[in-house]
Order: sequence, then structure tokens, then C-alpha cells
Amino acid sequence: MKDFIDLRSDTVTQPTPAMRKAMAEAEVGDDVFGEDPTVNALQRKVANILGKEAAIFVPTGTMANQLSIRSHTQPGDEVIVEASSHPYNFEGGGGSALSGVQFHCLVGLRGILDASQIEEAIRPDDHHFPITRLVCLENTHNRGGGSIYPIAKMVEIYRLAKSRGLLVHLDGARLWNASVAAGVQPNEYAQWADSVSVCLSKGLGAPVGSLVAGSRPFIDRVHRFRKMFGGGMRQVGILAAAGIYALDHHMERLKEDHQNAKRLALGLKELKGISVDPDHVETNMVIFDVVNTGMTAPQVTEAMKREGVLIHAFGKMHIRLVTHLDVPNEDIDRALQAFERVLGRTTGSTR
Ligand code: TLP
Repeated sequence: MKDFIDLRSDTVTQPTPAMRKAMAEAEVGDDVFGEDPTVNALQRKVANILGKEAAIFVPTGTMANQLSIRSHTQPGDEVIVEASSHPYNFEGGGGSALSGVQFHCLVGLRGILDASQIEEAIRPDDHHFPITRLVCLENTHNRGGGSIYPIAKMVEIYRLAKSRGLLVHLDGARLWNASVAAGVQPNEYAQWADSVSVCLSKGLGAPVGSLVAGSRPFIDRVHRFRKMFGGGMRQVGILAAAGIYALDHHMERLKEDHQNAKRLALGLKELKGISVDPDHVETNMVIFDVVNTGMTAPQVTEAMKREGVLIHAFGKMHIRLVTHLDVPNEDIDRALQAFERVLGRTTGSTR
């Protein structure tokens, strides 16, 4: 029985009965010995989908990013990231603690960087400076509001990186959303990065699991660090089975999430004191500002909770909504009605 409409994140989904069945029936073995057939099948499948030599299963998207950073860099190196990116902001300072790197932050447009910005940020070859080693991109970009990296920009950035001896890591926690929304295959995106992390536990609805994909020597290096970071798991085919099920059954339906996010944004635009641009909704997220409601974002969040709708406030002004497979069409209408009760309409207020 579902009490709340949960729009806080696409990480909150429950495994479906069919997914649980696939998990229960999974063939398993000790993956630290490389003997879990379901994990091996998932790794081959994701490497194939991304057009990479190899892939490795890890517990979380955070570990996938941090292992990639650790495996690409040496302590003291500099990593170019977008200022609101996940690895820089939401991974507990892992870049400095686990890899000893420093981040060079550039401000993108809804998270999207231009090759020219990166070019300017690359350090000269001089002993005063850190060595610029890696560029991290995020597609879709979380704090950018689920924005899609235009493939042309990724190509430009990758070509620049190669011409300057840099590596590129793609945080593709929601690459599936970008792919379905833009009609660009995951491998078309992935070819413009040396390593890619992807999550099964976001829009695809698996309870756990991420992978890193890349060249065979790179994944061998990630494998060593995965052990060091404590991410080597045992009969984990139970989780890999959920991932395989999710890739096979939950990819195409992401379109519904994107339509629902757009519908939320269009509905919110009609309400009082909100600043939202539905044209900026490209995938399954809506980020909007409360500008003139007489309430802060946390107060709106509290009021919505009393209406049975969970949303995520960040800062005083900003709210994020994320659609996913446990938010059916009719819940979008119910959520909008709740927003209307809390905020009122621009014309003909209901309060
Ligand atoms: N993002 C979570 C929170 O950590 C903010 C969310 O609710 O969106 N990369 C990106 C782009 C992500 O959005 C996330 C999760 C991760 C990596 C980390 O994945 P996990 O939570 O599996 O460590």
C-alpha cells in the first residue's frame, strides 16, 4: 500500500514482482573469484550496450565514479568538473579523500560545458601547476535538471581531451534517460569517453547496482581498486539479475517518465509564485524555484508532505521533482492538485 507519491528521486522505486522473481531464480557464485555467472552476464551485456571492451559491477554510482577517478589519476592531479556535478558535490569529498585529486570547477549551462571552457582550464606544462589529467562529464546532468549533453559537445570535448593528452570519464548514472529522450544509442555517447559509469538503481528501477565500463586494462585497474575500496561482493548475482531484468524491461518505458516530468512542469507553470521553464525539462526531472509564494522551498516541501507528496528541496529556493516507474500517470494529476492546494493558481486562486 502506497501512502505517498514520492517525487524525491528515481532511486526510491520498489522492485517489481517480475524483477523479484528474476532475482530469486538467479544462478549465483562467488564474484570475488569471478564465478558468478549472472554478474558475468550483466558485465558482458553492459560492455556490449556501451561498446566497451569490459565492464565491472559495483554497489553504487558513487563508487563507480570514485573508482574511475582513482583508476585514471595520481594524487595531486587535477580533474576538471562542472561546478554542480555529482562527483564534486555529492560524493562526500571522495575525490580528495580517496584519490588525492583536486577538482577544477567550471560553471556550465544547466550542467553542460563547452570545449572552449575546458581548453582554458587545462594547466600549462609548468612545475607550479597541478597536472590536468581527467575531465568528468555528467549525462544526464542531475543538478542541471536532467539536462542532456548534446552529443556534438561531447565529441568536441573528447577530441580536445585527446589532443591535450587528457582522459574523459562520463558519469552516466542516467545515460539511459538521455539515450531514450535524444534517440542516441548509449554506445554512441560512450564512444566519446574513456570510461563510463552507469546506474541500474535510478530510472531503471533495480534496487542496487552500477557498472563502470572501459578498456580491458582500465577495468582491470578498477577491479584492483574495487577490492581496495571494499566493493568486491560475493553471491551478488541476485542483484545483477535485477539489473539484467531492468535493462531488458524498463528501458523503453523511461519515455513515460519524461512525458510525466513535462506534464508536471506545464502544470506547475500555472501555479502561483513559481518559476519553471517546461522547455528545460528534457528527461525525468523538474527543477523549479519558489520565487513569490511567501514560503521557502523547505516550507513548500513540508506543506506538500502533509498533502501526501514527497519532494526534494535544496537551498532556500529550489525544488527538484523526479519521475520514475512508481509514479503512474494519475499520480501526476494528484501531485499537481496538491501543489495547487498549497500554492494556488495564478488566475482564480483556490485559496
Ligand atoms: N544521485 C542521487 C543523490 O545522490 C543526489 C539522486 O537522488 O539523484 N551520479 C549521478 C548523476 C547521480 O545523480 C547519483 C545519485 C550518483 C552518481 C550516485 O549514485 P549512488 O546513489 O548509487 O551512489
